[in-house]
Amino acid sequence: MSTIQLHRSDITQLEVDAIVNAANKSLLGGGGVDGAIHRAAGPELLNECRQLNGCETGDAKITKGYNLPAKYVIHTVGPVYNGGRYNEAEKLASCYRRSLEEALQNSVKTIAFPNISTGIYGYPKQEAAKIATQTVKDFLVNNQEIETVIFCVFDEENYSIYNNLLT
Ligand code: AR6
Repeated sequence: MSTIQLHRSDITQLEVDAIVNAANKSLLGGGGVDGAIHRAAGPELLNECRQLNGCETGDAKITKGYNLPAKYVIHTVGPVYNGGRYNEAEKLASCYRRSLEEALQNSVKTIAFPNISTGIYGYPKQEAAKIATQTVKDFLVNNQEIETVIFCVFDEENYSIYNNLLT
């Protein structure tokens, strides 16, 4: 059985096989968790990202983790929230699924997700958390090679939302 855990921490500190980055389409860095990951991984991460030719919203691409404790970074691009009528929910679910597919293809057993799109991209936290937890649970039913999925939350509000959804 795969397990789902909730951690409140800085995702760049986690000793897991892969951490997921809430990136933008350029994959060339930014603020929020993206900025923190690039700072902690070092400039080689940006060098590898330059080779990837960006990434579409809802898709995911994998790189090495360089100076991070994590072996890999899976970069995904969440939707900018624009009221909910622009397939934001489907695009956000796709971020979680595509990240888990990349994880599987690279024999990742432990993976940590930040709360994709709920910062600068403005996705309502409760709605985003429902999508995140349901999509991960559905994926794990048929993909138990992934042993542990961590939801890594950064703020008290998301901690309480995920705690309610996961227990
Ligand atoms: N560890 C874990 N979570 C974090 C960390 C951290 N070190 N830092 C922030 N968070 P955001 P988005 C949380 O804004 O909404 C970038 O500029 C944060 O509290 O990082 O998907 C990209 O380049 C929030 O809950 O990502 C894009 O342009 C969550 O991570 C844009 O921001 C996501 O917030 C993406 O926006």
